[in-house]
Amino acid sequence: MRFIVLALTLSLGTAACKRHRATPAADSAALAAGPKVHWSRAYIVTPAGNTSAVMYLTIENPGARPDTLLRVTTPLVDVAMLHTNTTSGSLQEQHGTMNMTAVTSLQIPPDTTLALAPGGTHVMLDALKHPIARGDSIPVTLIFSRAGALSGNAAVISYTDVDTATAPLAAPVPVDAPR
Ligand SMILES: [Cu+2]
Repeated sequence: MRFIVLALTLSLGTAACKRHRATPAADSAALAAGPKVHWSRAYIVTPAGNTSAVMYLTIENPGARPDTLLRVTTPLVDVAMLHTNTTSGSLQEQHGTMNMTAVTSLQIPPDTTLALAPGGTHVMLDALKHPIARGDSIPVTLIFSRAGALSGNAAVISYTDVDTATAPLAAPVPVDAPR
C-alpha cells in the first residue's frame, strides 16, 4: 500500500513538472535521465558535550544512472564533513577521532539505497553554532552532482532513540501482492 501511494505521488509530481517546463527538449532529457536521487530519515544524535554531533540519513537512487553527494549544508555548522569509519565500532567510539576518515564525496550507484548509520559513514557536525536538544528539527540540504540541492529536516534524537532510528527500512510491498 505504501508503494502504491509513493508511485501515485511520483506520477503527479512529474505531471506538474511537465506543465512548467519551458521546452520539449528539456522534457525529453528529464525523461531519459529517469527518477532522481532523494533522501529521507535524517537524524542527528545529541552530543554529550554539545560541541559536535553526528548525522545519519538514507539516500535512495531509484534511477539508472549514478549520482554523487558533493556536499551537506546546515545552519548548525559552518562546514559539515562526510566521514567514513575505517573500523566498525560503537556510537561512542565513533565520536573519537581514531577511526574517522574524511571523504570529499559519496557515490550513490544506480538502483541503490544507501543508509548512513552508526558505525559507518556519517555527516560530522563540528563546532555547533548553538546547542541542540532531543526533539529539535534541523534544516539540512544535500547537494548532488545530478539531482542538485535537496532540502529537508533532520530530527534530533538521543542515544537511547538510536535503535528505533536505525530499524531496517520496511520492505516495499509489491503492488500485485495478494492481500
Ligand atoms: Cu566523524
